[in-house]
Amino acid sequence: QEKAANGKGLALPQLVRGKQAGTLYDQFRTPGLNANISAIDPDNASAAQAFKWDNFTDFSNQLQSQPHGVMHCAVGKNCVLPDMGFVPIAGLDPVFYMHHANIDRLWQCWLNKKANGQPITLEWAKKNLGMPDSWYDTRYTFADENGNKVTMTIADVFTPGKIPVRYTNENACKVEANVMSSKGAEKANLFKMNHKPVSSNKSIKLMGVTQKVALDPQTTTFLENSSQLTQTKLSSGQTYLILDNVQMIGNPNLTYKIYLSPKNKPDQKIYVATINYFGVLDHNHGGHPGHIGQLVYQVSDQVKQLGMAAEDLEVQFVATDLTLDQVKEKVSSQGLSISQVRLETSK
Ligand SMILES: [Cu+2]
Repeated sequence: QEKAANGKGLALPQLVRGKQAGTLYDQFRTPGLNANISAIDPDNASAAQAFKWDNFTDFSNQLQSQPHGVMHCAVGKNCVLPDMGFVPIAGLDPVFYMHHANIDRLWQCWLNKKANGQPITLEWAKKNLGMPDSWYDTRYTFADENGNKVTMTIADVFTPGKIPVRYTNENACKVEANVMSSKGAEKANLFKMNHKPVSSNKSIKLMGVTQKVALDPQTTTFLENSSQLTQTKLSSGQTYLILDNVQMIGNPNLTYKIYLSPKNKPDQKIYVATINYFGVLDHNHGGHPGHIGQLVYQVSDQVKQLGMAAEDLEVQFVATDLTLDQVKEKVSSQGLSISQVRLETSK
């Protein structure tokens, strides 16, 4: 991670940009990144949300979305088209391999954290990751550096010595690119979140402009409902932000950063995650193009930090092009729809 021209954001590594980069240069990147006059918003590189999840499948889904998908879109023009933004050809940009090595490092970091000193073996994985035994026989075929065909199973990954790669700091990964501190942070011990679910009263359309969504107390409990809708395991006592039925409308040029904030002090917003479109429009990857589905985030820390009851909070969706540049907000015919935004504390 190198500081970009403005000293704040994330720059592409020097090795892959600029005139000396040669074949490592890729012209199809978010404008401004190659010249280092624009920089990626560092929040997009945060793995903090992913690391809040202790269950393998949930962690994997979160990591897949952020930082994996978000950073693909940050380099590849909000996943509108080539190279990094488009699944089938993302590997044409050499930065892809640096990005994926980092995702692999984060995965190792999470495994080490979960194993907590126990040796990571196939036996350990079968006991602790909650996947069926047959999953470990899944085969992947790829080419090595000499163009030879290599086949590996998931079991191989958990066989000590099979992959002779180690990462620096893989036992103490820094998962947060930067911490957005709130002025209300010192009020952390005023936590008084109630268990009443709060939600938006109608569906939301995000069409190119920042939007604040009020959360109001609801009489019915949505909790059983959400557990049915998602395979996500909600842990007792944790607070979740749930976005139901997220769909792309057209092919939006902007996406949205999600924040929680007090209704009466919207500037004291705390970052949750960034929505991204990586693979969502890809017809070859199954499902309905444009369908993102349900997004679930663990937000206990954010709610504690804000120190307020749930009904005093709102959710902000801030329009972004994933760089630190100020985007021109303008109502568009393309964007996102969300059928409901809600906050729940699991009993
Ligand atoms: Cu990828």
